[in-house]
Amino acid sequence: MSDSGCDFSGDVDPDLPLTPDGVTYHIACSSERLADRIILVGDPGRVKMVGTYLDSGSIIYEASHREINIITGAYHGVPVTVLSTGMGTDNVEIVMNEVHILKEYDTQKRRWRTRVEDDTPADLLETPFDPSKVKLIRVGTCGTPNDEVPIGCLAITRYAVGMDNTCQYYGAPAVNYTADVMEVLAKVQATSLGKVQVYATKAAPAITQGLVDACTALNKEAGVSVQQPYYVGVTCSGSGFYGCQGRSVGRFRGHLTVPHLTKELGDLRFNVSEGEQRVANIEMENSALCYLSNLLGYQAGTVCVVVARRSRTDRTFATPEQLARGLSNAITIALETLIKD
Ligand code: R1P
Ligand code: URA
Repeated sequence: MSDSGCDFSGDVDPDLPLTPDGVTYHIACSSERLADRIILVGDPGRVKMVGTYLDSGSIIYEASHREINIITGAYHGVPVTVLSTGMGTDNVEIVMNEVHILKEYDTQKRRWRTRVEDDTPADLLETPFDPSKVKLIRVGTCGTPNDEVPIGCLAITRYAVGMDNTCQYYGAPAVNYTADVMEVLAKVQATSLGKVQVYATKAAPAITQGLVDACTALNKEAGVSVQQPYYVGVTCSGSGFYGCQGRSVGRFRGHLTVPHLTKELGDLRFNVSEGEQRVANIEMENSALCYLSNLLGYQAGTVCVVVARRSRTDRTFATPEQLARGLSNAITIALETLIKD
């Protein structure tokens, strides 16, 4: 028995570890329990919180293994899974691989399912799999280097920059090399981040627009004094919270490769199809989520509550009330976006 309590003994492929029931090695889940629409959160404790927004009595599955908590229920009658990744793009890589297995590997037939775009279906009786039906929205927290972005604001991702190295292990499909993405990448590489290898990609435009529309709708319903600010831009993901995001602590001071990271990112202006874009926020998971989702043809995006303002003009941290309010609104707009067709 593994420490997940599942049976990984016997005839198990070491490159695709599954129990005979099709439970994956890290996410304690089998295919039929994972919805096509998925909310991802970093903090495992946030899974229960998101669960309280699901339809009453709708939760059909709940499990926990390492930092990955999972529940599956419904929102306005539509099946939704909520899943924690833990912190960092390395954990997101694990979760994305196992979501891919659970969505597209047939445990009974021991082969990958045919996709709609495949020329030769492996099985004429099988309904081909449409990858664009898999939608993933991350609801997280973040900091900002941008003086236009207030504390408690919702940062919505349009473009993604990976300051981590997770997706350097994956060759990018054409979608990760568009002219717009190359503009973002070139400008970031021209900063001191050129000393570490960076990569770039884009959130699914329909998810970005869905989050904006849902936030606009939320604000129409709300009173003038409780408007939820949001900001759409570029999300930069670090492989750590401190030096990897330009925070120099104690005796690490003087040892950072990119000591002026927040100033450099805050000053950037990207000229892309949507007009001028700026860096909206810095967090630790979005780059791998968007990059690997693009590679698989899944649709992904991120909305994060700004808890740390690290701009030239203001250096503040969110109060518990600001965090709670921002998270509540982020969860609502993510769920509303997720259930749209
Ligand atoms: C760091 O404190 C963590 O918070 C942010 C970062 O991305 C990192 O995971 O997101 P979550 O609140 O989703 O964990
Ligand atoms: N999460 C991060 O990764 N960075 C911040 O500054 C705040 C939250």
